[in-house]
Amino acid sequence: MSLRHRRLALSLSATMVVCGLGTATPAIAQAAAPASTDLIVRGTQATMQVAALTDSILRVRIAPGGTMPEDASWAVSHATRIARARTMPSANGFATAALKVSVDPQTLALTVTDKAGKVILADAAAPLSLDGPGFTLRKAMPQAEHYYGLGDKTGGVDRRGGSFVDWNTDAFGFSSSTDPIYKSIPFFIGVGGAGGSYGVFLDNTRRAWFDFGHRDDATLAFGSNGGGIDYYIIAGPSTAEVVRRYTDLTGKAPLAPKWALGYQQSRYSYMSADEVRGIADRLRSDRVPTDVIWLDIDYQDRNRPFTVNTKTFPSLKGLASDMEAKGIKLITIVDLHVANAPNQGYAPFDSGKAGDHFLHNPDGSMYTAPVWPGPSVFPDFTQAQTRKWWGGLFKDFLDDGIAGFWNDMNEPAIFDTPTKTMPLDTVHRIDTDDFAPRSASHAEIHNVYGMENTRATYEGLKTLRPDDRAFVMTRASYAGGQKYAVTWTGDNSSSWDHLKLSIQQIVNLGLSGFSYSAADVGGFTGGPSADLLTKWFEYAAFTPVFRDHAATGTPRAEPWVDGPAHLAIRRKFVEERYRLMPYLYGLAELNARTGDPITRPVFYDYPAATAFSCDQSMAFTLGDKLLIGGNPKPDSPMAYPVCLPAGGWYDYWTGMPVAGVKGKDPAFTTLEVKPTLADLPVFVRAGTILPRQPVTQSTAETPNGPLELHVYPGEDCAGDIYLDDGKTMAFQRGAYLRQHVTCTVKGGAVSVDFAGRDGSFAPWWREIAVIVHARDRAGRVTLGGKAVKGDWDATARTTTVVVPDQPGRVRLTFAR
Ligand code: MIG
Repeated sequence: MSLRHRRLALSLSATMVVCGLGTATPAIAQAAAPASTDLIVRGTQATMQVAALTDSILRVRIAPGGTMPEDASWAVSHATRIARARTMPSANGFATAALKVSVDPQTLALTVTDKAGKVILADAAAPLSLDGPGFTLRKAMPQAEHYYGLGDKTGGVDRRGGSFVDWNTDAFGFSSSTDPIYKSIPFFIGVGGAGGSYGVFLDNTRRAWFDFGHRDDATLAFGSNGGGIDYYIIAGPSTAEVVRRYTDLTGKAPLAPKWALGYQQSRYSYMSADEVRGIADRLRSDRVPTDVIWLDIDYQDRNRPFTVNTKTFPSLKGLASDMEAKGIKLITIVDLHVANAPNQGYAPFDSGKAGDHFLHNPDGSMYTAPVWPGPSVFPDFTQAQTRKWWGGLFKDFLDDGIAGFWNDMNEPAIFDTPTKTMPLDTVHRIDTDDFAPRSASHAEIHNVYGMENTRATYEGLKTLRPDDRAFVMTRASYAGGQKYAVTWTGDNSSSWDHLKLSIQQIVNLGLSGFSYSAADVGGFTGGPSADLLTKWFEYAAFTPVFRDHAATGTPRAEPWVDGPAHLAIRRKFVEERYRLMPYLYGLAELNARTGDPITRPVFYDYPAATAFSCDQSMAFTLGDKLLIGGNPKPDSPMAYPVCLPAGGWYDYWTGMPVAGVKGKDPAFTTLEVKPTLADLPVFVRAGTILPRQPVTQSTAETPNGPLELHVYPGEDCAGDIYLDDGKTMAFQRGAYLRQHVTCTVKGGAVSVDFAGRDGSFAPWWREIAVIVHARDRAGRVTLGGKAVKGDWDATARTTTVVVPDQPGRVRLTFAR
C-alpha cells in the first residue's frame, strides 16, 4: 500500500489503524500482493482485526483484552495466514477486488458485501458477547439462506434450524439426530443469500457450537467456550468457489491411490489369515471386483498397536503378497492407544516412554487409561518429535506390504468413563509449526487430537515411502484433516434411515473439505436385511470410498450372504463402479487440484436446484455429469419425483434421453420414478463425454479392450481423460495423461474433437471406442476426414466406432 493510501486509511476513523503485514505465498498466491493492510478497529469491548488473505478470503480476529492472541493454527498454514491481497480503503473499512468490508467502530458490527453492495454476510445486533473465556458471534440470518457443511454431523443436509456442538466423541450407536459425533469441522456454507454463497470457518479447537436459527429464526450464532476468536469469511459467489477457496485455506486432499476407489471388504474382524484368504477367494469366485481387505483389531496380539497375533496370522508378509497376487491390498487398523506394558519387549511403549512421547497428568505422571489393550498411554501428537517417532513405527508394516492404515478411536475414545474421553486437564505439550512451545490442556487439544494422529501417520508413511501415495483412514478429525486422511462416518446402524443419513453425511463431508469419505455399507450394528444391504451397495457404488464393514457379533454382511439374486444385483453395481473408474479417477485428480468434491449436492453444479420442488434429500451428483436420483424414502416402493436441472439428461443405464415433465419453473423438469430393488436411477447430463472401461476384478488389472468414450449429445459437450500410474507421485513429474475432448451437435450431426494430449504417461489402451448415444440412423463416420466403420445399433440407438488411440488433435464426425 502506498503512503498516500496509508494516510487515507488512517484518517477514516480515530479508532481504525492499518498495518502492513506479510507477503504473497504459494498456497494462496494468485490474488496476493506484497504490500497490504489489515483493518484494526479498537472498540470498547474488544479489538478487531480484519485481513484480506485474498480478494475473497477474509480473516477476522477479535481480542477482548486488546492484544491479539498467539497467531497460530492447526488448520491453516503459516504461509497461507500471512498472504495478503491488495486492499483499497473505503469510507469505514476497505475493499478488495471482490469485496467491500466495513466495521462499525461502536459495535464492531462487520458487514461484507460484494462490489455491487449486495450483502454477503452481516452481523446481527449484539455481534459479540463475552462470557468469561467463552464468546458468541451473531450474524443476520436471511430467510432465504440455507446452510451446509460442518462435516458429517447428523440431521438433514441443510443445517437451517439446527444447533450443533463440536466435540469429537466416540458415538457408537449414534442415531440420525445424535450430536456431537466423531469429527469437528467448524466450517459451514451459507447458500441463497443476496450476495451469493459464502463460507465461515471458525478456527477454534475448543468445544465450539453453531446455531442456525434454532434459538432465534433471524440469528445465526456461533461460539466456543474458550480459545481465540479467529474466523475466516470465504466469499463465492458460487458454492463451488467457496469450497475451492476453503480448501485453498485448509489444504486439498491429496490424490489417493487408485485402488482406494475400488471395492473394499471389511469386518470386525477377519480373525485369521485363513479367513482372509477364504474371503478373497470367495470374492474372486463370485466375481465381485475388489481392491482391498481390511484387518480390524483382532489381527493384533492382545489388541496392541504395531503387533501381530502370529498364531492366527503367522506371516503378514506372506498374506500380503498372496493378496497382492490377486490384486487385493491389505489395510490394517492401528489405533493410537499404546499398551502400558513396561519390561515386556513391546517397542512402541518402550521407545515412546524413553522419548517421553506420552501425555502427562497435571502432576507430571504418565496419563494411563483403559482402551482395547487394557491400560494404555497416549502419544502427544502436538509435538513434532512425537509425530516423527510415531510415523517411524509403521516401517515393519510397510516392509510387510501393508498398503494402508486405519486410525480408529482417535477422538480419543477411553473406556470406563462417562465422558468417553480423557480428563480435560490432561497435559499436552505443543512443540510444532509456528506455535510458541508451551503446554496445553486437553480441553484445547481434544478436537485436533485425532487429526494430529493422522498427520503423524501420514507424514510417517510419506517419510518412509516418499514416492508412494499414503492411504490413511480416520474416525476423528478437524478442519484441514483432509490433507492426511480419508474418513468414514463411524458406527452407524443397519437401518434405512442410516442409509439415508450416510448419503447426507458424505455430501456434507465433501462440502467440508473431506472429499474422500465412506459409511459402513450395510451398517455397522444390527445386521442389515437383504434388501437394505443390496440397496446400500447400489448407493455406495456412487460414493467416494466404498467399504462394506460390520461389527463383531452381527450377521455376516459380505456381498454373497443373501443368496444369488442379491449377489447379482450387488455385483452389478460394483462392476459398474469399475467400469466408471476412468471417470471416478478423473474426479479424484480434479479434487486434488481444485477441491471440488467427488460426491456433491445437486446445487453444487446446478445452483437452481436449491429451489427445485422435489424432495432432494437423497439426490446427489458424482462429479458434475452423473446425477443419482435417490429415493427420499429409501425403503418405500411408492413412485417419487426426481427433479432434473434444465439442459437435458440421459438414463445412464439405457443411454436413452429422458424427458421430464415441464412445470412452471423452466429451471427443471420432473421425472416420476417407480423404485425397484434392483435399480438405482442414475442420469447423465446432456453434453457429456463419459470415459469408461471394460470391467476388471481389481484396479491392478489391465482392462481388456478399448477405452470407451460415451458421448451424450447436448450443450457444452465435453469430457476429460486422465490417467497416471495410480500409485506413485510420478504424476507430479509429468508422468500423467490428460486429454480434453469436446463435442458439437449441429442438425443431427455430431463431431467429437480430441484436443492434444498432455503428459508423458502411456495409456493401457490401444484403441478407443466412441459410442454416440441417441442416434436415429447409422450416418457416415469420418476420422480426420477419412471414412471409418461405424456400427449402428437400432435398439440401443448408438453408433459405435473403434479407432486407434488418438493422442493428438483430431476430429471424429458422425454425419446426420
Ligand atoms: O470400540 O476396531 O468404529 O469400525 O470395527 C470399537 C473395532 C472399535 C470402532 C470402529 C469400528 C471398528 C471397531 N472400533
